Amino acid sequence: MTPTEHLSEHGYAIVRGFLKPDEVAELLEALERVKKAAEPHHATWRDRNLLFEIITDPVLKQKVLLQAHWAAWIEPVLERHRRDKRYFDLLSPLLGRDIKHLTQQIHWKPPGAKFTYYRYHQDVRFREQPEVYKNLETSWITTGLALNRQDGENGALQLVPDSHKMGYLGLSSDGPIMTGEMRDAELRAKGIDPARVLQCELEPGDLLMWTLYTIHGSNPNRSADRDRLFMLNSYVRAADTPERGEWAFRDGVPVPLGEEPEICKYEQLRERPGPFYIEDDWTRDKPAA
Ligand SMILES: O=C(O)CCC(=O)C(=O)O
Ligand SMILES: [Fe+2]
Repeated sequence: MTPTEHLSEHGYAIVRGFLKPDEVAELLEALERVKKAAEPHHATWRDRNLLFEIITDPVLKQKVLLQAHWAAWIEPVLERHRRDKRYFDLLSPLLGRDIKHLTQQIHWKPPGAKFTYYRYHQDVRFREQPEVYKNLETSWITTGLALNRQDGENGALQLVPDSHKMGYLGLSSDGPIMTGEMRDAELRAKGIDPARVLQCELEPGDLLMWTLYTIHGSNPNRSADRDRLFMLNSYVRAADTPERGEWAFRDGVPVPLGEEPEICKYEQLRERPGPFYIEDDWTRDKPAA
């Protein structure tokens, strides 16, 4: 079974050794530069699609960088990576030859920090506009690239195989997905046995793929000193999302980022491009226990 067949059949696929060790090393260096670029900021900061999500962690009592969105705008290694031909080869059997890029995110899980988990959810929860996103069951694929080893201890991604055929279930819809906790009870309430959860253990360079309907989440990083370095890129069939996203491949040919950003996930890009700080973040919605 090819990875794309596995994705269609089971709602996820794992491609072992998607990147070679020297390519992983190059990306790790790029991640360090992104971290440095975020360093001067005291809180979450946006400049157009580029976003550094920075919170003051209630346990570590210091600021932590949890995510960077669209760091490809400041980091040429990431810009090249986002349109690597190997993504096209993986995605085109499902998405065709014209593919757009909707999310580009680095997720860190600083060891010891409180907010390093993601409650079980389906990403379709965040795609609420039928007028700009069509055929969401088949037009959207998220990829997650492991840049270090990920396992139970440092909060590897967990998912429910075959859950993509269950429709939208509304898991964790009572609040942000990074507060609260990953509750097995939540799965049981939807008729899902928590024993079905697959812990996606990944080695550096392995790539995971999932759909907008695949139930997934991840536990906090409970390791003493290992981060969990995960890079997410989501791609869509261009014909189904003509008004959103950056081109990744046009008739199979990789397309670099242009002069001006396109609206991707950040809908207010034109009205409020920034730069600005977001001081009042989701951690205040439900204060840390
Ligand atoms: O980084 C993770 O473990 C999961 C992230 C996720 O599911 C999301 O951002 O939608
Ligand atoms: Fe997700």
